[in-house]
Amino acid sequence: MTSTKPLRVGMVGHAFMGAAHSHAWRTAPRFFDLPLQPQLTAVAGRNASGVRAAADKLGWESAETDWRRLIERDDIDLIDICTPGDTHAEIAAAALEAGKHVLCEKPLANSVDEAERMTVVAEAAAERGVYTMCGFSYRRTPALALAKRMVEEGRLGTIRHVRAQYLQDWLSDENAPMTWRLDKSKSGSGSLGDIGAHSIDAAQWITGQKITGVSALLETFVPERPLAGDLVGLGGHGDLGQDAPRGAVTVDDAAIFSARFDGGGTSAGAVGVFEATRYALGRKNAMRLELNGTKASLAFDFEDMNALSFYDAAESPDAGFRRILVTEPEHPYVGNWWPTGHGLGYEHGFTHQVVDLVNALAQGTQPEPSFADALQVQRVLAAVEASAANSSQWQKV
Ligand code: SOE
Repeated sequence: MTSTKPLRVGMVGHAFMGAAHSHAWRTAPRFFDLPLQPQLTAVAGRNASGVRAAADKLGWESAETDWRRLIERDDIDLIDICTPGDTHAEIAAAALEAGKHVLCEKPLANSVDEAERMTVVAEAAAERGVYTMCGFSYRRTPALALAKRMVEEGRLGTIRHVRAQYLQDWLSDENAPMTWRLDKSKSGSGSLGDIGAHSIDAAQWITGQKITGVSALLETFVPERPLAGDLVGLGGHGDLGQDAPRGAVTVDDAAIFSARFDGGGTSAGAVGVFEATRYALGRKNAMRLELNGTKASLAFDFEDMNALSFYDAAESPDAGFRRILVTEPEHPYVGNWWPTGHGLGYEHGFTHQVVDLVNALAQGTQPEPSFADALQVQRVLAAVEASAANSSQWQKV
């Protein structure tokens, strides 16, 4: 049902996530009948010329150089936080206090303490009809949404194993320059929170089970990196060579951990292995998940994001894994796009995130993932760091 009621958005930050979110706000109403019509009202950034250029390029009606102006403006209904994690708590609290809905990028915060406080404020705001969502966008990849549907339908039986890897390689060059993602005071953690958080959220959401404990190790392969001027995004401005001044990397380059799951209301909790790294040379954005159940297995790799591999033990043993091309109209989200086989991309997850958020706001229901869902992820991140700091000792979540 299409309506003309606007949803006026104010976005904080305009780098990689800002561009992805802008695309989603612009595109969602063009491919989905939405009960509220997103308007790209204002974007905030610290640099006046930079945010003005971003507003023009990304389609925002106005530009502000202080996010607090977005909070003050009465022509904004929702604040979209696309900044590093050290700013999430302050911006979200101010927005909710001002009665504005909040979409906050992942991970929710840089600590459990911050995430707990954000969740308390969010749950109080929900009582007033002001809602929040955390941007774990991979839930909206059609193949992963189909995986969840198959698990819920019992197609896999009891889940025994969860195998999650998130492999990138943009830091493999030891002279790749410093970026905010390598500064703990900005990012909270490295591979663990930046990409490992996606694996944790997806694994818990698809299995319907929560992680209850972990044993972990973290590694920083390159302890110092060349400093560059106005670093933005992934890896800054390319290789600055040996002689540039170097700064300390204060986060993990790779995170590896084992996990126990709670069984989701049953006594049969799955066991899991997780890996997140920025040094898997040749792997560009391989967000991978494999589930082994008692009846079937499924496997996903974001680098082949329109497909799901499925092995059904009920089929003849030599049937092997078959490839489900997740482009049929009955598959999640796909019917609103192209004919079968034409496929979707990374940006579609963000558009579907907007669709689900707008529908929940119009219905007055809690969008998912909630801040409480994101707090659970934050607790797992903290448990991984605590285990790694204590000789990989088992750490309850
Ligand atoms: C960088 O690792 C990154 O951009 C993450 O920050 C995003 O959340 C992920 O979607 C893609 O990779």
